[in-house]
Amino acid sequence: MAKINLAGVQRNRDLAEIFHQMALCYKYLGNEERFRAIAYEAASRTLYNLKEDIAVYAKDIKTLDTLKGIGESIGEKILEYLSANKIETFEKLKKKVPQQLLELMDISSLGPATIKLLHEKLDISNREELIEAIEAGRIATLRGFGAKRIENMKRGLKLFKEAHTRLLLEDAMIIAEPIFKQVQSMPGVIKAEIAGSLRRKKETIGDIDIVAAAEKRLWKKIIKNFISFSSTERVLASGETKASILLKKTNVQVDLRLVEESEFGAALLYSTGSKEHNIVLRTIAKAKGWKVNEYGVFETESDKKLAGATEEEIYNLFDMQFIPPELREMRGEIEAARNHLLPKLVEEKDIKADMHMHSTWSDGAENIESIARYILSEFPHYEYIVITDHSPSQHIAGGLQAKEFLAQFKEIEKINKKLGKGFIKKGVELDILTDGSLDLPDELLQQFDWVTASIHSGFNRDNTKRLIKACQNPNVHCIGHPSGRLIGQREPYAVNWDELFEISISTGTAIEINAQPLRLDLRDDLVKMAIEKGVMLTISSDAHSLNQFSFMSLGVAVARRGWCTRKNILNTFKWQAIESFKKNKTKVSGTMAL
Ligand code: DGT
Ligand code: CA
Ligand code: CA
Ligand code: ZN
Repeated sequence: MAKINLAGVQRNRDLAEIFHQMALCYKYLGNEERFRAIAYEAASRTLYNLKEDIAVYAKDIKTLDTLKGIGESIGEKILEYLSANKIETFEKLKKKVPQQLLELMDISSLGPATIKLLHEKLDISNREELIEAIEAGRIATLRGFGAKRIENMKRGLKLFKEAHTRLLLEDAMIIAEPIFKQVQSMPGVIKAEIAGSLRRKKETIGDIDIVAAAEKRLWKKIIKNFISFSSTERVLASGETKASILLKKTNVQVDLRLVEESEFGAALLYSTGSKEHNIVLRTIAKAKGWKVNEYGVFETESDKKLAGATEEEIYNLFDMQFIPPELREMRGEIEAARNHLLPKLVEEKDIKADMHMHSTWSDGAENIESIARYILSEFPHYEYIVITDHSPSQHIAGGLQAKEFLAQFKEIEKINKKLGKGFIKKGVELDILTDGSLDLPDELLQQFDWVTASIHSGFNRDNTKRLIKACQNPNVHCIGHPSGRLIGQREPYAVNWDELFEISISTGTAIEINAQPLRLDLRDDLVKMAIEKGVMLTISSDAHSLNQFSFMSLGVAVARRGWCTRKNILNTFKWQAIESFKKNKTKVSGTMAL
């Protein structure tokens, strides 16, 4: 898989955060600065998604200029930051805009005008004061603030809290990796694993847990070493066998637990959780006259140790199959493991294609040929990719007109010829309009190799009917990011999943697991429900830039948490099988001919 330069990613993200703050300042300053706000937000996004260290581009303004959303003025700010570690314009902005109000700007339901009004009329300057004012009923006394608007504010606040107390899986992985490597390489550490929700690949992560087996005589030194890592902001706790630190910048907590090599499996099992899974294991043990703790499994009466060095050994003792961490959520895994009925979970290496991505034709950062060459070199096991640019209704995202799609077909054919194989498939991410109709005519749709239809508007209502109507179109092969949620930013819209899954099966329409870190949509529990009914899924990155193709691994994690085998995932099959799947479309049948 593609390797990422972590120091570079961190630098890019620091700068992205500054540009985001600058955008918020300009947004606050009002209409005249509106375009600056948009420009800085776009630059922030580009930096956030940049694969290479920004320093690589920063040799001169011209190279920077080739980056999407970065012109001369912002380019200069980047150079300034890289040489001086600060940006003068930002320093000045900070003086003009009340900084404490900025955190309010990040709440999805609040615009600058509302914030100013709340500040002026009710002296509200931060989230706590806003929450207090809502609860005391003071907001409701203002003109224009009805029950519905206040409800929206509450929802925005709830999402904000979620987004700021828990990390997205992707961010947690990036933050954890360097710390984990540091732990692994400390003298005396025999082996180490990441545990907790991060090992279970939950969509959001509260803190990072690491378990290490180490030589006992060096434990003291290891703990001392750990709490004085250069990335440590603050030490929360430090004892003989464990320690907790807060990391600089991100304020993320990292818990380290030390054990002896013979206890490693038991400690790892305990720290991996979930808590509910652990509790059930303990209950089962009790019934057998055993006890389970961080040190091993013991006979309660004699204290004789029965297992503990590896997780395999422990599950084996319980006469269970090894339960992959992603399944340890009390969704039936204990029962299945006892009956030796656990599914063989899909793996990254099973994935043969990415079926949702955007090129420069719409809102992607790379042209089709660069995408194809990148995939061929970084994902050599992929057999095909589907370019799915936006359809006409997506103005902001540069949606293509019918004519432009025909031109894109020509380009794809040309590049395929050059590469000597039919690697690139012609696709589209079609807009499902408010009434469930589609925004391209059927004659055109028939010419695509793969059509994914998604909802990009009307998030505040039940969208079951719209989705069903899209499935019923014989030219639609897949539903994209089916719930429309953005983790910590936008709630999923209402869908009757039972009904949608039934229709998806009867019309032969696949459902996507969108692997964008903010989406992870379809959600894991719904994935399980879908495949139990027999729905065919796809996993796609929805990449808008080259570094986003690696999001596939997040999508695979969601599929694993949803109990998927490779047979549940359409893009683990060869293109020929996709063609048969398409032929099945609209034939009313419950089973797919694959
Ligand atoms: P998070 O950090 O909120 O995303 O979720 P986890 O699952 O990583 O939870 P965390 O960090 O509080 O604890 C790590 C693991 O330690 C957890 O998954 C199971 C275990 N654990 C923590 N507290 C308890 C407890 O009170 N009882 C049991 N049985 N296990 C616990
Ligand atoms: Ca944790
Ligand atoms: Ca923890
Ligand atoms: Zn989309």
